Amino acid sequence: MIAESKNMTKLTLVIGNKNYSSWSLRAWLAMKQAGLEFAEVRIPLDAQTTHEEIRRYSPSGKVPVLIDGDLKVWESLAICEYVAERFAKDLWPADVVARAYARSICAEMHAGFQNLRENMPMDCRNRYPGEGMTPGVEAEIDRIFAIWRECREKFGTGGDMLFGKFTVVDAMFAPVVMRFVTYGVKLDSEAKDYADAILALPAIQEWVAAACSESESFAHFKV
Ligand SMILES: N[C@@H](CCC(=O)N[C@@H](CS)C(=O)NCC(=O)O)C(=O)O
Repeated sequence: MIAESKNMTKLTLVIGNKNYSSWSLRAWLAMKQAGLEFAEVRIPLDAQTTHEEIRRYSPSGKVPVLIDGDLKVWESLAICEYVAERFAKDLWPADVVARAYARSICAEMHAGFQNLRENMPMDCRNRYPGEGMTPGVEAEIDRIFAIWRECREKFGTGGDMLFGKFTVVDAMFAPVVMRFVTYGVKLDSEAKDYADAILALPAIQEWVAAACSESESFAHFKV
């Protein structure tokens, strides 16, 4: 997947706690799936020094931020775009129509689903079955199922990801899969197949194992 493995500067991804930081997971997963080697700086998000620490790296004061030499790229979706453009073009579907669709979905995920974020914060290592469900969350979950179904039907041949092979879209939805597991959201068989495929990715298993070994524990952390 790596298009420019020569002349690569050392990449560093600054992230939050693996258990809680859903935006960090998106960028990290895209980079892992692109086969990139990169260093990680992990900044726990609940410490007194968190804000100051993040500001050392990130102009927005948020993680993730990717450092590539003198360049800083912040915002998870911008990081995915940069990684795709610079190192791994196949992080987007090759077909222009599929790619436009994929970008629309990524933008929708990046900008929306506020009810889900608020009520079902990512917490990879814990289980709260039945918690967090509200009418607003339910409507957003229905929208997610519709997106997944349409992607799999229209573009999913050739693999078990939303567009067949892994793309940025799967990176954007991976934290949603983690939330569905944590809160015991009932999935139909198609949605379950897709969720299982995400959970089976070695990179996801690596992330969850690291999340389980983190010592910080926040109550009701919403990221
Ligand atoms: N839109 C941003 C959201 C980034 C974000 O909210 N990051 C959280 C952690 S997941 C953060 O940095 N929180 C620390 C803070 O707000 O002080 C992105 O896509 O990267």
